[in-house]
Amino acid sequence: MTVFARAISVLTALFLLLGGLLVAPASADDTLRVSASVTSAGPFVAGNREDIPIRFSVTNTGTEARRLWGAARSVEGSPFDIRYGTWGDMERPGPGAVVAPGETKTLDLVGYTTSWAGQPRVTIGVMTSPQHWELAAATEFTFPLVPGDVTDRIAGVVFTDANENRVLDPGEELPGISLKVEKDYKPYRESVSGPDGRFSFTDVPVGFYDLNYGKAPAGLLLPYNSRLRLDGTGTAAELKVRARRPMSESLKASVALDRGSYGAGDSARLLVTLTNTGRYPLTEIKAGCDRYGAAQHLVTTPPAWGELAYGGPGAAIKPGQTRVFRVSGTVPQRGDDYGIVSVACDFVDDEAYLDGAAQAPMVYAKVRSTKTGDTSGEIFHDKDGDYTVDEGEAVTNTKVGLRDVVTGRMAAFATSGPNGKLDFTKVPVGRYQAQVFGPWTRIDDYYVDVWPNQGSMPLGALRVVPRQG
Ligand SMILES: [Ca+2]
Ligand SMILES: [Ca+2]
Repeated sequence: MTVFARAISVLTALFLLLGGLLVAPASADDTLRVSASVTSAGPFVAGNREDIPIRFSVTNTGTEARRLWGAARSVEGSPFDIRYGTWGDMERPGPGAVVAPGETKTLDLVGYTTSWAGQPRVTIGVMTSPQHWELAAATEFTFPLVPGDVTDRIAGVVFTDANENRVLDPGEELPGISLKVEKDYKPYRESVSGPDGRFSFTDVPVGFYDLNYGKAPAGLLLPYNSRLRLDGTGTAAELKVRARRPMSESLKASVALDRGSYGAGDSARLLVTLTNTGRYPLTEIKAGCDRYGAAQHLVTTPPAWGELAYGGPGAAIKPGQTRVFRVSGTVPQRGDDYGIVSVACDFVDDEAYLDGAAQAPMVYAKVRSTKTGDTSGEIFHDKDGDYTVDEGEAVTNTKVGLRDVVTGRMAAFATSGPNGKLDFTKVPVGRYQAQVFGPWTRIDDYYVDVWPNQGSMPLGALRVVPRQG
């Protein structure tokens, strides 16, 4: 045990003792009793990334129901607050929580400190009005924080995991990788891995840091970043930073829906096909779908994904093996407003390497609907590249069609007016790509969603250039 660790153990014991002594209620309203205790021993690290779990109880020993709001305030030491939302109904402003005569209400609150300013002492309690600052009943608690002048070390080795076994083998050390430490999203210190792949930052005060990595050579992928919690015990002193090939180089993924069209709210089956085209076994493969939260996306539950469930242990695929997974889902209830159901999924073993995930090409199916919507835009030759229709840039009297991304059929046409304006009305709901007729080629590739009741995306600026040849 290091000297710091021993000092912290002593502090922990001391503060648990103090914590026990300080819970006696100091009530102004003798029909309300409160208690509070920190439910984890700590020691904690100052900074708002650290959750301080607090069990808080209020008992109404009176004969009338009371409406109550909660509050906590620093008495001394490091500034402390309760995370917004964890008070529930007792949050201010809010309705307040009604506590019946004889009732005890218990809440698991989550607190945090913002910075080190000495060992904290906190008063916590209830108010009988959300405007009143006075606590009708209160108690005090404390918890051990690692003193802010304790220092620690950020150190480790960068390696290229050539044999894809997730561990550093001799000869895999990777020199020349830039390492940047940030504190509170501001640059703190930087270094470069040495000939043996090693790096070290010494005398770093305890707290929360982000370790960011520069580019790795030859298309190798480094983790997105590493979030570090330094508490004086060397938690970040033996980091193994793994550079690896992107998963997309050894895993081919595709998804397919079982039908070409559905009704809103229908069940749908998804067939997921994964092939390991690499030399090494793949393990811990999980699906990540709908990362941008599209309303049209097939609705699935984690259990439906089985071995591939997000957050689960993941699936294994041997070199040369193809595995097929059947996933059941539901077309969104409002699918007839969208006209399509979509599936966008990626597959990766570790979210820190998401940039290299194997993407399944997005698939669509129609959702039957009789609804229509409108969209509009303008077609122009953006000669100065400023995305704005300037004098002489509008493309007039030109026909533009909307091609359904699912069926490939043209669903609507418009002809541009004198300002290049395009108006599409009563278009069946769905997802479309614009197709320009005449001597023009479009230069941006995007789609437009037509929804009913003015809910559509505007087609917007359709930039074209004169067709070559
Ligand atoms: Ca290795
Ligand atoms: Ca322009």
